[in-house]
Amino acid sequence: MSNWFITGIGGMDGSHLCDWLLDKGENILGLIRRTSTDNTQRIKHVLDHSNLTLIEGDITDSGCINNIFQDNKIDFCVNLGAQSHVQTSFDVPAFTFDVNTKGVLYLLETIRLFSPRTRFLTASSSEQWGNNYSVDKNGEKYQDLNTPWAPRSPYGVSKLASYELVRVYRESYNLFACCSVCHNHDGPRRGSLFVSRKITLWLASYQQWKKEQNDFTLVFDDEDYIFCRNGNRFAKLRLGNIYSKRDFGFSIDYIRAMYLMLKNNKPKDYVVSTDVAHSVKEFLGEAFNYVLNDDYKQYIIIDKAFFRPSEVDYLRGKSNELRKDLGWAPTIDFKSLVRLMCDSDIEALNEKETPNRQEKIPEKV
Ligand code: G4F
Repeated sequence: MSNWFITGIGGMDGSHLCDWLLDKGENILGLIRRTSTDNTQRIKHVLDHSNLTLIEGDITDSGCINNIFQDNKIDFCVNLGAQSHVQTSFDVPAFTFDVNTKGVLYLLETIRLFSPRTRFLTASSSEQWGNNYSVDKNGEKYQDLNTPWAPRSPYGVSKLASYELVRVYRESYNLFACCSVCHNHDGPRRGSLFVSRKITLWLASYQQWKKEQNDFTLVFDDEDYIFCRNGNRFAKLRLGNIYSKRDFGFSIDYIRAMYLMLKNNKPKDYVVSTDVAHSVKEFLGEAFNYVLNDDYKQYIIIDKAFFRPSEVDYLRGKSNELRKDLGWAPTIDFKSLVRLMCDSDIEALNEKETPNRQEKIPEKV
């Protein structure tokens, strides 16, 4: 049994990694931030597991990280703690740097000083490429580790800085330290402010509202609301740029990649992606067609408030190295991912509980 330290254990990836490792009989120490609201929702089903210990703290506090490493034997450290919302990083750039860059630096310094045999992985981001891309022999755009970085947000810069810090520590101090450069990954546990989950949550609530109306005749002549003939109304879904393209993957596939990287015989960075790009518009189309069997256009409003000061237009990874070296492959395609998220949100609303159930994950994963 090995000892794992997971930062960001209460997040989507952290909670899936926690499930994954507990299933393997591993011992987990999870770092959880002190908040006034409960941030253990996604791991509530394993909170009393004897192999899981939660510790309150923060990666932006070097003393706290030092103490954790001095008090515990840690074989693997996975840093999933982050300010991960790109648009938010324009509003709180310094905070974003504190968490995403200085936090990684504190972890690396602590490992160097107190626990140099710990294997370390941090989640990097396809946002580091910004609008840069390479072109394959079929004329298709993609990004891999040979594509030059050109981040377009404080978030992207903060992630690139931590990526470079990991390289410097690996090369300078011979640490087992590596980065999984992850493209978008989603799933039923995705935060509600990311576009994918925002869409599936809206659809689930709308569908429930529609069921509750005693008059099914809908009127779409208002800009902000969908009206029912009985006078009740439902706010339309407000979105920003729906033309950007992303490589949408499934969170559990991505934590499996991280696990394989940490068990590799050498520390190496890898791109984690499905290698297929879809626009937000396609996500909308797929989700609305699946849930409502209707076109999304009359249900949404394009709202400037959700546009970013600078957008990343096209992200599609090339994960051939990961597939070749470690035998990794995604298990869920775009359509299945959209449906999985829609089903989970609809079912959760039907059951009137927070969607966070392990049984929502397809068995083949
Ligand atoms: O869902 P998003 O906020 O994810 P984004 O910016 O691609 O970042 C995610 O993926 C990165 C990896 O590529 C991670 F590093 C990062 O932590 C995060 O997980 O936005 C996706 C796209 C963007 O083009 C955005 O402008 O959707 C567009 N969008 C349109 N309307 C919206 C909205 N995004 C959000 N969050 N909310 C909207 O209403």
